[in-house]
Order: sequence, then structure tokens, then C-alpha cells
Amino acid sequence: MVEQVFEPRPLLAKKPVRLIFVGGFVGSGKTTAMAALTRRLLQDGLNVGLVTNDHAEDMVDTTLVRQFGLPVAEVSGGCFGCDLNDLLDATERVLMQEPDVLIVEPVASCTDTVASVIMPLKQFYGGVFRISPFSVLIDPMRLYEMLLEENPSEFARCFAPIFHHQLKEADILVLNKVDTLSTEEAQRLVNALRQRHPDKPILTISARRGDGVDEWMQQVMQDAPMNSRVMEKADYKVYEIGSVKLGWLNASVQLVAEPFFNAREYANLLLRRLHDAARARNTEVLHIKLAIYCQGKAMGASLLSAYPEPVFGGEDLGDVSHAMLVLNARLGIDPPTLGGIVAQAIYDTAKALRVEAEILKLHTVKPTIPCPTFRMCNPI
Ligand SMILES: Nc1nc2c(ncn2[C@@H]2O[C@H](COP(=O)(O)OP(=O)(O)O)[C@@H](O)[C@H]2O)c(=O)[nH]1
Ligand SMILES: [Mg+2]
Repeated sequence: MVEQVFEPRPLLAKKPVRLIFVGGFVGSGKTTAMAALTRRLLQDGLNVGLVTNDHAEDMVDTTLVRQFGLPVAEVSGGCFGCDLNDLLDATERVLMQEPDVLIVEPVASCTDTVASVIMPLKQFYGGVFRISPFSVLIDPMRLYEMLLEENPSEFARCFAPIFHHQLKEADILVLNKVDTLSTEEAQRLVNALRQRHPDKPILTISARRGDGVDEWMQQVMQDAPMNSRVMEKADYKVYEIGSVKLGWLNASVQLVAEPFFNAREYANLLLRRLHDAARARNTEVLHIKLAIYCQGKAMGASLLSAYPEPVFGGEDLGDVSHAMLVLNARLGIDPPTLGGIVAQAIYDTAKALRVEAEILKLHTVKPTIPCPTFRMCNPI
């Protein structure tokens, strides 16, 4: 039996801190949106702190957001609700730097953020935090598959219940990546969302380009509605996705070459190998992302099943002689097999580019059924 102990302890903050949760499915753009929101808030002269969350350490998101030079803390080892103390430890570290706004990204598999995290924080730390409406970000491709049910893969069918749960507990639905849609397509998706969730505000943004971020900021700089959506019962059955093999992998790797290698070329080749390995197993890449960093600069790259080309961000490092790679992969492959495939791809890519790769850490995890400390359902 897993014992959960929670002893509320004082959290010190000189002034109430605006607390913004940004949830959503894997790859919906939470981290990109947090970054866009952060940039906007900084323009307004506000101090921003960030908290990231995942099933394992060595998160690419943390590496990338650290580059903003902002206070950031990471919670690994499961969702916040499963151990509120971890979230409080992380929050405490960030609060020491006196942010005006704290933006928090729950792990993408969480479907019970309101009852297991937001409501307890309201109850115990209502004097410290001013809690904003809960935004859930949505990738248009997932709406096509999981709401309109247009050509859903086997994989999408299995994950649809988690996706729908996340939308149900949102205060605000944020359709992201509108830069990939025509006006008509965006309208069609908004209409479909409105039909299913007639009482929720729906915003459209492009976290990457910045469209709609101002309006989103205005909404999340207000307090959450009194009638925030709290699901009376958690339906953790949606996690019973045993028929789908799912693997979560985080790794950190040292890369060294004499005289140098091209960081972008390494990232590109590695992502393509992993994509091909997934295809060869007839499974889906939920999300693979990596960061390569060297001398205080970081380049990011990611791959989502719906968008077959790797996307690059951050700084172009050019040619480097040594660098660190942090890799996070979420695939429909069981963890031990995934670990083997990724390790092989890291070494094969290194060999092809005459790089010495040393894997310093590699964790694989199978996301399990959450077991939160407690759930609070009644409005406070
Ligand atoms: N085209 C487009 N891509 C985006 C946008 N926002 C995020 N992405 C991409 O979606 C992928 C996942 O983004 P990320 O922020 O890591 O998602 P997370 O897993 O929800 O945190 C990355 O390749 C991003 O570059 C957007 O507004 N437009
Ligand atoms: Mg993220």
C-alpha cells in the first residue's frame, strides 16, 4: 500500500502570488505557451517563476526554460497531486526569488489537476496564492482525431478518454497552433469545441507566433471563477490503457568530438532514427524532445507524430566540440524496449557523425494510475 502523508506547512511570500496552471495533453504546446506568456508578463515588468513536472528527472522543458534566466524548479516522479509536498518544495524554492506570477505545468498525463492540486492549494494556501482560471491547451491535430474522430489511430482511440477528461476540468479551453490552420479550419474546430463544452470560454492562440497571447494573458491574470470545474469523481479508469504499451524515457548524454560536430545535425539525425524506429514497430511517437546545451546556450528540437518534420528552437549552436544532450521521449513502446532503442539510436547517431557519446543517465518509466494524496471537490 502506498502511504501518502500531507502536513500543511507555512509557505512564505511577501505578497500574494498569482498562480497560473497550464495543462493539456502531451505536445499540446504547454511549455511553448508558458514561454510566450512569460515573455508578455516580463514586458509588463512582472517577475515570473516557473514550475515544471514530469514522471522522471532530466526534463528538456526545465533545461530550456532555465535559459530565460528565471527562477524555475522541477518536480519529477509523478504528478503533483500524487505528492503535494514535492510541489510545495519546488514552489518554496521559486517563491524565495519573490515572483509576482508563478506559472506551473502539470505532467501531460494528469487528468485530475483541479481536485487533487488546485483545490487543496486554495484551501491551505489561499492567503499566499491568487489562483487563476485553469487553462487546458489543445493541439488541433488531437481535436481532429479525438473530438471529430477523423481517421483516429488505434493509439488516439486509447488516449481519447484522457484527452476528454482534461478538457472537462478546464476553466478555459485554449486551442493552440492556430498558425497551422486556415481561418475556416480554426472556426470549425472552435465550433466543435463549443458544441461539446458550451459553457467554457474558448481562446485561439499560436504560442509559437504570439497570436492571441495578449487575450489569454488578460484572462489568466484574473481570479478563477467561483464555480471552477471540479470533477466529483476521478475516473482513473481512463488510465487503464494496458492494451497500449506506453514508455516514458528521460536521458542525459555527454557528446564530445574532435575537432567538432554540428549540434543541429546530431539532433536531426537522432530524431529521424527514433521516428523510423517507432514506425518500424507500427507505433506512434507521442512526443520526443531534446535540448543540446553548451557554454550557457541551448538549442531545442522536438518531434510529434502529427508533424513528421523535427522542429527546432532556441539558439543555433553551430559546430561544437562538447555538449550535453537531454532527451525526453514518450512513445507507444514498453519502457525496457524503448530504453534499448533510444540508447542504440544515441550511439548510432554519434558513430555516424564521429561523435563520442556517453549516456550519463537514462530512466524509463511506465506512467501508472495516479494515487493523489487527497481530492477536494467542493468549492471553497
Ligand atoms: N506550429 C506550432 N507549433 C507549436 C506551437 N506551440 C508549440 N508548438 C510545437 O509543439 C511541440 C510541443 O510543444 P511543447 O511546448 O513542448 O508541448 P508540451 O509537451 O505541451 O509542453 C513543439 O514542437 C513546439 O514547437 C504553435 O503555436 N504553433
Ligand atoms: Mg512541456
